[in-house]
Amino acid sequence: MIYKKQNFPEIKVIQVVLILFLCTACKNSNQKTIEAAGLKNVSEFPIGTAVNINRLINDDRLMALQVSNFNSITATNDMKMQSILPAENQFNWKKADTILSFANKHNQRVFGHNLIWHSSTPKWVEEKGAKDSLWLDTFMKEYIHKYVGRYKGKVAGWDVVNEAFESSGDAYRKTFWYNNLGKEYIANAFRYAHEADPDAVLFYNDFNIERDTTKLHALLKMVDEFKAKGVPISGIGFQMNIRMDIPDEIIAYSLKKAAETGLQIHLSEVDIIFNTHNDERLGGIENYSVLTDEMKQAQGEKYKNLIKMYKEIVPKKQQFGITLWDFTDRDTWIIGFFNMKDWPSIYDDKLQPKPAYFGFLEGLKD
Ligand code: 9MR
Repeated sequence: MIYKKQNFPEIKVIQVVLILFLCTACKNSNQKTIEAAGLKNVSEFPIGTAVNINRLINDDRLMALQVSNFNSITATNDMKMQSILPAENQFNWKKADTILSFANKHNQRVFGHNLIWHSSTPKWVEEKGAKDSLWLDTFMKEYIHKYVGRYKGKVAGWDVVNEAFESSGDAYRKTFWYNNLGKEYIANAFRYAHEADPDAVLFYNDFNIERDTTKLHALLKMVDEFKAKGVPISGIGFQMNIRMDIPDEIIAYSLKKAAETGLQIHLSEVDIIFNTHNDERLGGIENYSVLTDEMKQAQGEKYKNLIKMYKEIVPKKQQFGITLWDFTDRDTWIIGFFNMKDWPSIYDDKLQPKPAYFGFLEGLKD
């Protein structure tokens, strides 16, 4: 039967709807295909994420995303001193062992976070160490020897000392460790870790060093001193918990200066927030309470630029990898820690990929 199209306007509408539907389906399936490729598969260096291991293995959807995107894994809390040695002589290896067997099963590199950090030093160590600094130095040595030795050849690298400088400026942080052992505790921690596993890549890890050049230069001075004295440091970890308004130029400058040391460079705890804070727990300042499409796109660009800067500025042989600190807006530490809304991750709170995900992917491919 032949009919004149203009007599059936509803057919036109159906056609338009069909085309629109096909386009959307096609776009979604393109995105799905790209996503299915997984970040790790388009990267020349390891792509990692920090996780809570119990949450990960008890959540099939989260685990599927983790396994398809990442080939490096870090514990958000499970490998800190407070978890490993909560009470004297009571080593608790269970979660660290679970992380290792998970990583082994899924071909992932394990990164150790962290050996010495004032914020995760158990109370009992502080009480005993404050009374006896000789005991404290011996304790640190034995703890590092035992821990790093146990995972020798299995944990690829360690954040040996975390956040030993003040949040801003060039001063060493006056922590329990500093107050009782002096700044030499930092160099000693590296020496002990190296004795226990000479092949592990040993990092000094800190925040704000991508934006606070005074802090960055203090750290670089410490690296120079270490090199002069033969202290076995092999990497610098930029936590890289950044904000949308941190200028890319400053980040680029900092990466360049750090790369000039010749050490491995790890972006170790990446996320990108919109709001701000004072670096303290519960110190969030919430300027944005709603996430718009425009903000999502801008965040995608920021992720893309960050990955590109890392690739372009850090020489290939120094690219230890990029690690996200949690990878969904559902699980991110930011909201609870700073007590504010935000959307720092590459997946949203329903575990769907955001423009941030595709920006990250593009940055890796470019
Ligand atoms: O994500 C971690 C959060 O769950 C903990 O409450 C907090 C305190 O132990 O540590 C968070 O991880 C931190 C990391 O160990 C060091 N850099 C900053 C991270 C976010 O605070």
